[in-house]
Amino acid sequence: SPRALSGIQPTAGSFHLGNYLGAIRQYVALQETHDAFYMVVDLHAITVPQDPVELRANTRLAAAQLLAAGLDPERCTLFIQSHVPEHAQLGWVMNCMTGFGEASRMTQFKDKSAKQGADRATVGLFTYPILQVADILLYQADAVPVGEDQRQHIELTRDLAERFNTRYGPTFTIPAPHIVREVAKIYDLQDPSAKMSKSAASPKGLVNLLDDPKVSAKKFRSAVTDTDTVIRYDEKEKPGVSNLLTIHSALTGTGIPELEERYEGKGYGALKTDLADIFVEWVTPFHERTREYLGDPETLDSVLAKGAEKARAVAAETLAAAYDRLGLVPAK
Ligand code: AQP
Repeated sequence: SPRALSGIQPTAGSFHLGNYLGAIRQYVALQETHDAFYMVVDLHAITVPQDPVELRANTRLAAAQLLAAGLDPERCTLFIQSHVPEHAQLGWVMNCMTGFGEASRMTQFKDKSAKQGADRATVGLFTYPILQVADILLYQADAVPVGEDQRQHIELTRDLAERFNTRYGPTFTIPAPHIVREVAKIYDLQDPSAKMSKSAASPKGLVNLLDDPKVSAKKFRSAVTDTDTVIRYDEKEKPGVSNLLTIHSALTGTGIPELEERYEGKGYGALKTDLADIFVEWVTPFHERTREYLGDPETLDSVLAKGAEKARAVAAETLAAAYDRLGLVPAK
């Protein structure tokens, strides 16, 4: 069956609703159709300063949340990126395949380094997309489930895979992004022109899955909409309302036209209150499951150890092929 690969950062502690709807839900779905590899990308996390104690705890917390969201270790391979050293190794090779100008065009680096202050941004943050290229190519992935913000990095991955294959002979599968249009970009509840993001200007627009559900419910009820009263999907004229409809539709499985009909003649308050309730109902069992996985660290660590072993077998084979093509002398 085709392969899927994706990674998620452990940095914020809790995942947010954008991570869940844009990416994690697709991870869960692709377990059924793909030979799927998912990892907590701790090596990406250290591109910005991390507190060691927090990083360690957040990495386990990330794995627990992925399991709570529906990843099944019987159906997919779940692991921690740093447990598979081939990522750093192929990452170096890919650094040597990438033009400096090409790397400089990555818009996410521009955004993130601007937020950090250009002087504080690390070389690691700059080459992050290239490590991501290695992450994907090691598993010969066909599909990469991600949100819209990652599209450019997948394009880079395709370019580098093609470049390597042309120079050294067929080695890597050319991956395609798996981006589900409807949920590819979930917006900030206070600023519907910005994507929901862990580094949002204000926490009021960011729905963290592990926050107290009462706090999240309040964020939905005070979401920014517009001065009109009609509930209609219109990304341009009504970005706030459209974002709420997208989230409602994704969590309930109800089509947007049907929601528009249901809320005809009703005010924004009704939509926001309903959505707050729907979210709380969805997130409460998620909290319970996360707590269960965290409360059993032996099982969690053993899932991650088995995952790393399975991942390593695949990654080592790809790395050996790439080293061989490059002309590196094999170690005896
Ligand atoms: N708002 C979003 N809508 C849809 N998908 C999203 N993703 C992130 N935000 C949204 C997707 O979540 C996956 C994991 O993201 P990551 O671990 O790479 O973190 P990120 O993209 O750095 O997340 P943030 O919160 O957006 O962080 P900052 O503020 O640092 O940029 C990815 O597939 C991503 O597309």
